[in-house]
Amino acid sequence: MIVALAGGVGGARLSAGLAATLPLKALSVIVNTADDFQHLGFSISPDLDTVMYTLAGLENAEQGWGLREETWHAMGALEKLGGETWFRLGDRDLATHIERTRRLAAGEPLSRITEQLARALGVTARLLPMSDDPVRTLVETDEGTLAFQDYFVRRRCEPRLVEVRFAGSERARAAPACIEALADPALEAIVLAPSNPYVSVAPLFSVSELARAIDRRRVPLVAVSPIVGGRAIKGPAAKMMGELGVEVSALGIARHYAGRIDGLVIDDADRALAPAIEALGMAVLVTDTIMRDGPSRRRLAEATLAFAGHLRRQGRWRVGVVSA
Ligand code: FO1
Repeated sequence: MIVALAGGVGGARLSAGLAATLPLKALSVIVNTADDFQHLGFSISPDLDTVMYTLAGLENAEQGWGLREETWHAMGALEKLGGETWFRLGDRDLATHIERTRRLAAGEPLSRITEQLARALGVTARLLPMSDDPVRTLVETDEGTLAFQDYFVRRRCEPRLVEVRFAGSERARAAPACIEALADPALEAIVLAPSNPYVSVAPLFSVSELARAIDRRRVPLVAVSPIVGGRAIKGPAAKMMGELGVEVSALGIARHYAGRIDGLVIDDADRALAPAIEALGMAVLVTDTIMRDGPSRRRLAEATLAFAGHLRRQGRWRVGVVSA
């Protein structure tokens, strides 16, 4: 059994590689829900949907979100009416939001709705929202506080980042299935996908019950660096690191996760950083981390699992973790 921790595109791609590598039902993916928001009356869960569509093989790879072969008639009609179209919901994608919204309003937990939507789309991995309770990312910027999608999509991450907060995280419980997956005696490793550390991964650790369950593991936690050659593979992680005064490199990522992870997978391009990263108290695997297509996703997943297996056999886990 493997648990993956994932945010948006990077998390979705590595999860798809893991799903293609592992036996059926051996993978649980715990997904960030702090990007979720209400829009046009719908309950939108962008990261859950990106991971779900990717695991189902239905993702729009160029766009990085939504469905492939999408049409936009509803948005076109809404624009004509003078409605809000800065956050674009495709015609087929709308079905997901309609169904999720209806069931949440009827009182069903997000985790059960997600499980059933994913199954209906043919996903075999367990897709788990981090929490059934609302946690919402708020971005402190030089232009004031912005709700996450206002910052990310409407303002294209242009305002300068000062701090990221997760409203509701102090009260949120982890979704019970996340705790079950992390406590499974058959668990062999936890894989932290190459997702944005500040807005995709930090929300997961902001839910204290989830952070505790991860920190109490008896298996290695290995992360894949989202920074390659000083640049983010996708999205604004590099810009955010720069604005927070953090070195934009795989070493900056290692410093960010030091004391929390047991191993870091870095790209061949960053081989020279390996000794400095090891000096932080974690193992390093240097390999090709670019996920261009199905075979490269699968190859990275296999290499990451082999690395975690190696650490497990050496008893190298919870290096530096002080909380118990
Ligand atoms: N991202 C955009 O940049 N523009 C959009 O119009 C947009 C719409 C959208 C609709 C549904 C969905 O599930 C995701 C969508 N995203 C859009 C992506 C998304 O908001 C962000 O990439 C994530 O929240 C960050 O992981």
